[in-house]
Amino acid sequence: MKNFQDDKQRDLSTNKSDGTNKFLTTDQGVKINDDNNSLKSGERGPSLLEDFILREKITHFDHERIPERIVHARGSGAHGFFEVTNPIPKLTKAGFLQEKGLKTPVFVRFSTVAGSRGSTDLARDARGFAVKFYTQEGNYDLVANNIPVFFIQDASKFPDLVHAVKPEPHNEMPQAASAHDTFWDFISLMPESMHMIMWVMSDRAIPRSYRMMEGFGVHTFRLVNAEEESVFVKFHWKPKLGTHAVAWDEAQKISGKNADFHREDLWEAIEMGNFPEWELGVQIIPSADENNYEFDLLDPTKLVPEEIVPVTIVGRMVLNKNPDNFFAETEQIAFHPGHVVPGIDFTNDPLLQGRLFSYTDTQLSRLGSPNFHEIPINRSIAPVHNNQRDGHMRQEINKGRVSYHPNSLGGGCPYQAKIAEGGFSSFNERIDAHKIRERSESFNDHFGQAKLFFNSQTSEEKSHIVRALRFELGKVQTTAIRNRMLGLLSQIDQQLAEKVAIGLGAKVPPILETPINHGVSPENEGRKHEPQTRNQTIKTSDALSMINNPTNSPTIASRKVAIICSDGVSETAVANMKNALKKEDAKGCVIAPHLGSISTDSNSEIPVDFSLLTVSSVLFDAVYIPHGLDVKTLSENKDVLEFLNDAYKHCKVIGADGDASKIVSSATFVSQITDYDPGIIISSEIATAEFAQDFITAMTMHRFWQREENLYN
Ligand code: HDE
Repeated sequence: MKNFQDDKQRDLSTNKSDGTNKFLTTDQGVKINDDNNSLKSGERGPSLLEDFILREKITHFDHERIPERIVHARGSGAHGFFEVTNPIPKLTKAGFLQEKGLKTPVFVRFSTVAGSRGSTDLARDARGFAVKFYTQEGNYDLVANNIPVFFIQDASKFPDLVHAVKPEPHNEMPQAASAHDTFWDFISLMPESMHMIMWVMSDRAIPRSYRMMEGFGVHTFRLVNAEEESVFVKFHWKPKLGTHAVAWDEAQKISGKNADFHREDLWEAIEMGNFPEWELGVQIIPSADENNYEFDLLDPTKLVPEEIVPVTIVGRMVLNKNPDNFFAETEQIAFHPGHVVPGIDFTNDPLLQGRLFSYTDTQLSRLGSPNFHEIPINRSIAPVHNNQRDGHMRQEINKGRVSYHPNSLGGGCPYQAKIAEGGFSSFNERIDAHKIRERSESFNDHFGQAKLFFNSQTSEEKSHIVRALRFELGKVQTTAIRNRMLGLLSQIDQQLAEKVAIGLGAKVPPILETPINHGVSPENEGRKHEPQTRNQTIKTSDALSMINNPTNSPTIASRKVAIICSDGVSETAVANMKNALKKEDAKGCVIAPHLGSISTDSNSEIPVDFSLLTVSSVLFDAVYIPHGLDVKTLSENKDVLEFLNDAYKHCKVIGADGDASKIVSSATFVSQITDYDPGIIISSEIATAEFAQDFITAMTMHRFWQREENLYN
């Protein structure tokens, strides 16, 4: 079978350059003899305008920034491939989904939404999950998020939403945060956002890693087969490593310790050969079932529960190569939900329809010209021939007299493709309607799925949502906004609202006092747009919880463990743990009071990976303290104690063997432990295989959130 996996790398290689063993030159290729001094009139004299080398260098520098994305500005990308595991030719004619084993190159960009390009990775936010498939039939972009629903139902509200969440316009604060008045003012007047609000207040909004996130196409799309028959689909990415989060306190500390935490994690995993992997799945909904649900398939604030329509896996995606140049690839890539190939089509979801306009429009100003499709990372590997011409920075040299169609002078070329030859034709959907500026009544259920989401969470996850809302609304200064939010929350769950109210020192107002905007003009207000709470066929769904999520598998691959060491450490204890972790594809990092190396109990030297000064517990998944350390000194070391206390607070595995357990006992959290804690692995014996295994098994649980009952009551 033909394998296209490397086609895009081959294509990119024609634009790559490497200065190794080469002369330094100007942009015109002239070799430079002195790059350190400008041309002057005399040694101490003024610079000369004639200095074309200086002028060129400074001019290029002056213009090297481009506008950042208006949303999703902060992102990280990687190359990889998509492989079909379960072809679906009966459902779609898309060539890249036809044959088992067929591989298509991809580039993926993950992002936060609200923050600027230089903001922290760990903001509470949705994450973008945009995939460009370089297929043989042209580029297909699946521009997804890590949350399956959205805040608003109609594209016309998108600028309002983004204005509300971005830093406030008078003082440009706060950066990469939704915890401020304008965001919650808008949300408190938009009951349709309640389902999405439940998701962004949950731990989905603070992922442990880009590699541990699900991805969702959000809108209902169409697949179209060779007979021009169509089904509706929802796209899903399911991560091989499971779906995991950090704690909110941890997220805030990571933002200070390493704002590039997710970027570095993705980069390092790929460099280490731990290639991130996802399965691509589709929920398939026959056209005939379009109106058979208690929600409208066109409403992007609704998901289709997996218990009602299961996810069929069609392939897998592996990310196996970091970009060579961040700007050229990750920054210049331009995604568009309207980049589809024959066999994939849109629905009338009013949010999707607006997106189809926005992406090219924004890229025109971000990338500066209609020729951005020629930038190497955006270039299709399928041949491009048309009559689009000229414009800033045109690269293609189109030959011939003809740049119009139809023509006779060019022999009619380039010619149109028949559908059977792969020509794209839009799905032949029948529309018979009045032109009307209104919201469909079928979009009115604003609370039903918010309830379903909340009820599907474990008790620990529910308390995370409560605490997130207390935090976010606690930062809101306007009392009326906080109260409106409590009113809306009470329509999702009275207890949820009451618990949040305790943190705000407020009372939940009666429902009737909650003013609501239903996205309709005032004269229609109250006519047929009362928000409803429709009963859902299913009451809970494990797929909506992270803890109960069926994607989770017991692996610690690529996780990082802090091994706190000092002189005298047991060489066998460190080696035992490091080897056991390595077997699971995880990594033990030696952390000591200083860099360089430490001496062991058998007088050998162990290299130190990080000094206690430069790292902290929030950058690791678990902590191990091996036998043999200077117990007295380390028990009093503030950095070590903070390390352990944070690891405990963030519900991580803590292990110690031999004498080192005394260091663990000196951390303050020990006094709070009332019951047996399965995340604390202590062994009086040194360097046993059982101890390492218990430690690893505990790590597969990811976190021991039940500890928080003692911490936060
Ligand atoms: Fe986007 N979105 N979006 N969006 N979006 C952009 O395009 C927009 C929406 C998503 O890594 C912009 O090139 C509108 C939903 C991702 O380069 C812009 C609406 C979903 C990315 C834009 C939405 C997304 C963007 C900004 C509502 C999940 C980053 C820069 C009608 C399915 C892509 C750019 C990357 C980026 C518009 C809503 C996903 C302004 C108008 C829903 C992953 O065009």
